[in-house]
Amino acid sequence: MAITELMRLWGQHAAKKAQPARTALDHADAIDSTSPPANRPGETRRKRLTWRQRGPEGTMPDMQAPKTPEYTAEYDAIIVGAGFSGLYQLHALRDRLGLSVRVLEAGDGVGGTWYWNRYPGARCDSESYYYSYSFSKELEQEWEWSERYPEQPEIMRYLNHAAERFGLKRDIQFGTRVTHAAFDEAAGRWQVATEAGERFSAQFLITAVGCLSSTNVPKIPGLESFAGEWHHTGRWPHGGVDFRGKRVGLVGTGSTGIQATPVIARDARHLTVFQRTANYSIPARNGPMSAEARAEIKRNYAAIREKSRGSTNGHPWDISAASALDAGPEERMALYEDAWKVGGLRFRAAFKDLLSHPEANETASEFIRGKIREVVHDPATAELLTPRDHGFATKRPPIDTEYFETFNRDNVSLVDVRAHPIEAISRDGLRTTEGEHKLDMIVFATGFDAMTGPLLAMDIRGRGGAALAEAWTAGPRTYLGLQVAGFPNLFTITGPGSPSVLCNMPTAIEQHVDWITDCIRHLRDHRLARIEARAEAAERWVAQVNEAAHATLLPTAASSWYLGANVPGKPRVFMPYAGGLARYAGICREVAANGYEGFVLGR
Ligand code: N01
Repeated sequence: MAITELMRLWGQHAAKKAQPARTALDHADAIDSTSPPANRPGETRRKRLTWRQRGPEGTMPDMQAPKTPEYTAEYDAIIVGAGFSGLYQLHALRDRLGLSVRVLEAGDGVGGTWYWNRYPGARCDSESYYYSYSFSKELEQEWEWSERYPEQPEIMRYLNHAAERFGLKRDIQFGTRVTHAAFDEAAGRWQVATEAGERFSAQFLITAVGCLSSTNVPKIPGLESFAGEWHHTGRWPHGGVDFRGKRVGLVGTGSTGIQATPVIARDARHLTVFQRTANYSIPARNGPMSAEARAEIKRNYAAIREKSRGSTNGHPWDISAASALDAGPEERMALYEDAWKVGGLRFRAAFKDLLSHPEANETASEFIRGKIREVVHDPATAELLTPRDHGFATKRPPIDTEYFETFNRDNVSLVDVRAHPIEAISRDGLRTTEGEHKLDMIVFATGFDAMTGPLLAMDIRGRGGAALAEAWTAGPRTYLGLQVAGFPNLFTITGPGSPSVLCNMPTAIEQHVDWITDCIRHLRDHRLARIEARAEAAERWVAQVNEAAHATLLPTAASSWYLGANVPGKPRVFMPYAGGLARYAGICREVAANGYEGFVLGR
């Protein structure tokens, strides 16, 4: 009832306003530190060890001689990352299990992806009321979302509020980038080193690094010679960027480029969008969250959460039980029109087979192509914006506020870099095989080295010093997306092989954190010290991930980042588990209930 009621409210709103590898020692050698860093406020180090000093005694910090840090801080668990997942994992391990925990976070604040992605127009594609934590009823009731989709600053306020409310910040060390982590077999502990040369040791290492945090800046010759500013959307300057009076070039038309385009176009003298792959996009139909909607949500939160957890994608709505092919053309069009009016990612749920049957998918794809033709005045531009090489939602579908409309502006132009690839960047702009575009600024909305990038960047080494990068040469291999064979006591929240990016992230994150927390509780209760995925179990899981992907149309989009296709040289492997969150969570529960089947547990 709550959901139906909300759809009605959104529908009303939309109708009113159709708006738009170095080793740790190598690394430590470069560190400028002669004394152990002071304890940070609230720090709970359990033990200090003195490390051997390799440099001459009495060397001043600015006259560095090689030396290693002088102590290791020991914890039960180290969590890397203080976004949605790291914050909740800290709360769960520290406040439920009583473990000593340290979170190491590269940014200077909490927020993870939202800390870095401050580009113009950054807004969540999931609706605010369920893009949020469910673990605290009090938090649910006290927080007031202001819009249907939360903007980046509002999500940052929310996460900061959660971090303060649960006293999390005292156990987070900001400005700390992990550069190396190795499993010490004799001690049964992870040794973790940071960019600043600090060392940590912990029984459990939990990565909460997000799936989309390693930015993908294309290696275009000449970028260093560009006289203007350039920015990647995933590392946006905290002070903002002034587009006024500038000729801006934006490369990339994924969810980010599609959100940023209309906002940049409003301020820039001219915006040139460089498009390699045309994309489908559904209107977001954002709007203020009314007091009525807020009250309705709060009254029904338990049901909303249950629905999200029991769904395919972690969203609190049903996928239609009807086939797009069973409906007659008029009925189908009417249903698509209704879904278009409501807007957002749930358009995908209009029929049950949009992602499993090519002909069903084509009906949705063609409907959206028709909308692009309706909105964009210039037929040649409309055609260029029309996706023809993949079906709707086979890549992650963006949602937008006046994206296609923006191409009707006089100060916006579109360049086809599929037909005329980018060759080089010069002092004055960007050159394609067709000619030069003079620019004052370049914005790279070129995405991420998704899922594996942030994990591989940490130089993780398992048993026998084996590198994760080696283990994953042919693509990621995990058991349940939670563990990697050969890497005991390492847990990867929303790792490759889990539903993660195919879901509303907080729902997927909470399922993972709860499972990991229960697993560690089990180990403690049974006086066990180690857990490691069996290689055979991981092999079987990789096969299941593949099978689940191929039961859908998802692998058919050749340019999808789900397949690693956006990063040159990355293995083409479908990374997330496409079998659905509810099914996946059931498998995880069963594995645990069967004594952690597929894992080796030891003392
Ligand atoms: O990145 P993308 P994104 N030359 O990889 C193009 C989440 N997200 O940051 O498709 C020219 O989707 C590339 O072209 P192609 C969401 O899960 C969430 O937009 O590879 N172009 C593509 O057009 C999303 O899916 C939200 O041919 C190049 C674009 O750059 C994910 O993040 C908001 C190029 C990259 O698109 C990633 O989205 C935003 C090159 N060398 C994002 N290299 C919210 O929920 C790449 N491209 C708020």
